[in-house]
Amino acid sequence: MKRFWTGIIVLTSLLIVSGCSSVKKSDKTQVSGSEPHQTDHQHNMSSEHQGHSMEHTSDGAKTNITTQAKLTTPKNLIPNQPVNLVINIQDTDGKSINKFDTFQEKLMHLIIVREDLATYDHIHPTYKGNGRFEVSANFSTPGNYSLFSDYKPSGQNEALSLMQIKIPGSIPLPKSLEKFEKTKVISNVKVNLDVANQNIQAGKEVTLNFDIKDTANNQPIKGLETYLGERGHLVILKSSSPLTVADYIHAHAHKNSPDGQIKFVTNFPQPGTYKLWMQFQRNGKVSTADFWVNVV
Ligand SMILES: [Cu+2]
Repeated sequence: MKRFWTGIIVLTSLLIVSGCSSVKKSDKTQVSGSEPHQTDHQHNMSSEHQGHSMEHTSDGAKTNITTQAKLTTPKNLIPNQPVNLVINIQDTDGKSINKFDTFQEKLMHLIIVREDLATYDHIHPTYKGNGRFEVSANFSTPGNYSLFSDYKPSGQNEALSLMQIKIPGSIPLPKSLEKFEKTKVISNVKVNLDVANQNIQAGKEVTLNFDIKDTANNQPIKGLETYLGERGHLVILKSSSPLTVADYIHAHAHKNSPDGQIKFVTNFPQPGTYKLWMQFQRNGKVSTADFWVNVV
């Protein structure tokens, strides 16, 4: 072992009833949480509306159990170098959860963003058994990072746990990050975000249509491939400090859309500034288009 596993960050359960993700900080121990998390848009709405209560346990035979994610990192965290992360999923008594269901083709989806939402990473930790997941991550700069792990204890609803990591060093000067552009050009394609209503209103269902054209001929692209079992993958975070699980929205793509279009129906629970990362696959390559939107 080259490194010693230290710096244990224990995340205990969020007070789900209150809907607040209280983050206590003392030395290396952070308390944050997991909560039942529905990712189909309807449930997403209801969970947001209900303030993350546990009321929506009546989803068929599924139940919600409260879980916690315990993150272990190497002692020395260096920017722009692979960092081995160990995530242990436990119940509130600290007992390992050892069975998980696959959803969207994986046992765990891990979304890592810097606190200012300037960076985004979507990776899939490997399950090692006995509640233990491992993955190598890269934190490009010093700063505070939030890690949203999305997993499904066997037979349960999806759960979302938030972990935090501080990469030491001088934090880059804050720039004005929000750019409300509706078009992004990424490697030969132009992604345009169409929002049905000019103003997105908090608490109302909204359709987000991503229109993808070839920059060479301005025609809708063909050959969009399934990515993680869907036409596209959309993660939305509300700009907040600190970020909490309530700031995270995972929307699902419509199954049938014309060539070159990926549509999502979602709901932004609160007014504010949000960042969207839409990922799609073509020719075996995953691209990420990001956008900022204002919700009133
Ligand atoms: Cu994933």
